[in-house]
Amino acid sequence: MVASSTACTDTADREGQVVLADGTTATSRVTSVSGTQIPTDRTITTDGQVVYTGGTYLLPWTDGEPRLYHWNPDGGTSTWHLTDQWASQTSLTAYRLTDTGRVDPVTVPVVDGAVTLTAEAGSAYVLYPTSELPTPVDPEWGQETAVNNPGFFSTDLSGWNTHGNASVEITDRGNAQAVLGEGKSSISQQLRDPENPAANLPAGTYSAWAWVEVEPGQTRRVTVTASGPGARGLDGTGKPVSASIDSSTALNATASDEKHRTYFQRVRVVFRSTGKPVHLTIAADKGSAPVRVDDVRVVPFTPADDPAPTAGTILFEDFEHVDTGYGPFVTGSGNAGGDARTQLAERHEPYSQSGWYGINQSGAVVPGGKLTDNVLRGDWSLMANEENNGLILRATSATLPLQPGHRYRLTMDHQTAFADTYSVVIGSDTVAAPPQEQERERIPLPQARETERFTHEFVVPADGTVPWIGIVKTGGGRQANLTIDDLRVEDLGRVR
Ligand SMILES: [Ca+2]
Ligand SMILES: [Ca+2]
Repeated sequence: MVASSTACTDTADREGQVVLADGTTATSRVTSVSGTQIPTDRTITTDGQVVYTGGTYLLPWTDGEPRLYHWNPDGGTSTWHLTDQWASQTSLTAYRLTDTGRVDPVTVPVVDGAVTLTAEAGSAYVLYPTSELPTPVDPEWGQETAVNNPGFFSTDLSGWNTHGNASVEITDRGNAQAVLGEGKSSISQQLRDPENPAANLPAGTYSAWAWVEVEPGQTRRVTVTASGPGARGLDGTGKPVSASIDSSTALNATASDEKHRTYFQRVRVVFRSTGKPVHLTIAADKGSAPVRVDDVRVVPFTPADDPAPTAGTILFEDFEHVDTGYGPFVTGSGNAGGDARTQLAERHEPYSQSGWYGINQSGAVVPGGKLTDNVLRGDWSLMANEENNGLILRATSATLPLQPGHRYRLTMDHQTAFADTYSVVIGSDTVAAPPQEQERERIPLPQARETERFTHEFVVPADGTVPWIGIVKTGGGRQANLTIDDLRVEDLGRVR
């Protein structure tokens, strides 16, 4: 514990003691703590009464409704003398706190200004004056969004229509998520106006997705569909708009993601709403592989504006209106251990473009030293900034579905500061637990300090693996940067 003089009044701190402005005093014999340790060897008193000792506490709280929080790490019974503010109460009501609110109210008499509390290990409690119990507030999960209960934090499927075998589980990270069990199963709901939950999703163009994981090592078709009288494809046709996966093989390598090191990835549909009812459905076909679903989102969306459409184009991304993440890419497995240095880069001339100040190989910032543009066309591009070595980006079977036996052409514009630093990778995954990721081809990007177009054709093998494209970093150095834009994948048809 560090004694801080900034928090104290004219009462002088003594060694191992800190006095706060309101007279609260903390004492401890501990002289230092690590960044990951919760130090409990301390005693805190307020109004002369102990409110914390050895990790057990009954803390008065004055921010909002007056209340006390109780925690007893080992569980059991403890007696507390109340502070002046609380000692005149005749009784308090203690609730056990859970992920879904206060439960199990118990009336606790105040005897001679003290209460005796009994706690379960691992449970926190809140106490209110029995005369002033607050009314429970409906959390309105998904409030001001198009989806009711989008992250299943109600811990049930309220807000959703269910078919077959659907339930909610709590993960060991404390997250609630939906599970589609054995046999044809689905969850669906009618989307709503974020500003008026009683109204339909307003007319407009939207991106809708769920994070989905098919049990690793198993296959089962999972489909996200926007349907109903108000759902149209971007081309204006009235057929339901859907996207499917059969397995989950791409590691979630985003260190800041709650789903880090799972195989959850986004499955997305884009559609136009006419303003009539639109239903969003996440459905698992027949099968026994557990399918997990979480974090359903619907956001207004502007599709990429393709300046040179071709008949075979199955993906075009200009990075101008990415809904979330890196467009068709997700963080590659090479970045699973730390923070990525890839970003959607926004134009901000002259600072974002080549010729501005840049860092040289000696680490000095020099005028005119910036080697490449952060943005190639429009206002946004995808830029890898001195990335980690290894697979930094890859597509998934949801973001770029590729058919076995077909030939594809990948084109993209790029600027690459140095040769032998980044390569395009054509790869595939084997469905296994854990999934096995293989490179099939690695095509190095040349040095390109002006925008160049990269083109590569490849054939997807019909061997049951899950194909993908990606970017691997293979060399280092200051300003070892790559920017890409106008990524296009064309299906050239079945190979004979
Ligand atoms: Ca959740
Ligand atoms: Ca762009």
